[in-house]
Amino acid sequence: MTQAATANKGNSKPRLSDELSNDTLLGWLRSMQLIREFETRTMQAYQQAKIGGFCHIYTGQEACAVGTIGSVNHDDPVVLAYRDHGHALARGMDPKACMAEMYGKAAGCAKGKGGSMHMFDKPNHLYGGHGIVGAQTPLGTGLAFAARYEWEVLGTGSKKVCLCYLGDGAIDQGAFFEAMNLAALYSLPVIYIIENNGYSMGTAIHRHSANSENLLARGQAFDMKSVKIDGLDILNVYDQFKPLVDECRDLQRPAFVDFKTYRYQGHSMSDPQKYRTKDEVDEFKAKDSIANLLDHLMNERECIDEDSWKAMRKELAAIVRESVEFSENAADPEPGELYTDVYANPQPNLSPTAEYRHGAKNPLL
Ligand SMILES: Cc1ncc(C[n+]2csc(CCOP(=O)(O)OP(=O)(O)O)c2C)c(N)n1
Ligand SMILES: [Mg+2]
Repeated sequence: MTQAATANKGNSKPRLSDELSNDTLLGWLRSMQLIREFETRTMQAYQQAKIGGFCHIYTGQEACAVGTIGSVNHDDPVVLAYRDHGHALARGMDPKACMAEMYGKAAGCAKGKGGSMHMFDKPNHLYGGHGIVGAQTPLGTGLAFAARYEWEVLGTGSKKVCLCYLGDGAIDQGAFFEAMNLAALYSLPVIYIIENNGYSMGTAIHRHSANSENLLARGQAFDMKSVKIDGLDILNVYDQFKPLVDECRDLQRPAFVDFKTYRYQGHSMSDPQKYRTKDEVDEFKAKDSIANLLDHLMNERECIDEDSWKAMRKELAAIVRESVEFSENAADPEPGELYTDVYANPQPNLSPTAEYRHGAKNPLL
């Protein structure tokens, strides 16, 4: 039997995801489980006060990062908000660089200067990790402008699509409307993905946003193709998202996605979660995206069994453990690093001593 035929066992209507190979889907399962394991260890390290600053956990939302990033090319740019560890790992960031960033170590992806909210990885075309709600949306428009300019005017690249993620709490930021307007006006290839987990910190979406049942109206107002996606089933994500990517790439047009998802943990590491019930969380856990995909691969495609799943989890746990050990033993940044990567243009007057201002120790001079 072919893989596609096996994939469709018990499902009479053919789906686009039937064409995905077993290897691809096992890779997605692996990637989602890596994120989950990584986040569990991140929480532990935070509770042990080894990680400081703000820290937002992605557990529950894995199918969004893995399914959407899995639907684009590696050189399509990605930009996002602060709940960013999952996307960084899905994009291929080394878990050691990701964990070391949270530990504030020099080996971190942003040299330990950004922390949890600022995962950057230029070789993997990941342009952050941004802490100001909505601030990444004009950047997404700009990345799409650059991509189209390179392809159409300079003739140096191929047609690209930028993925720009934002939370439901960012949808009413003024900058987002300006970003959407320019993207539509200039016909730029950017997909704004609203990771709609239903809450902006402790405020439910219907309490913070007008017409929240119909977010697609926001995209449609700018004449963008606007699609609602049930983000708990990664096969469904691919079925709906991949054609949208193909269309945006082909036509070099923007699009808007209301991506329904759910976070299992609190907003950040200090959140008493008084705004929701345990029953609500359990209801979503019962529809868990990793369990869903595992069930499909075990029972429909029959390409993984209990033993190999156990082995996969063990291997991933070891990779994450190694990233923690690496981060604990890694070196702190040199004090002089405080003055690098801050401004594009040197600001010598901000350096604390004459030696730094005028001497060889100032890396800016
Ligand atoms: C401009 C701005 N306003 C307020 C905040 C404080 N703040 C941090 S996270 C957050 C909630 C955003 O929620 P959402 O966009 O839904 O993302 P989620 O945490 O659900 O992933 C707020 C209001 C901020 N960082 N930036
Ligand atoms: Mg939210």
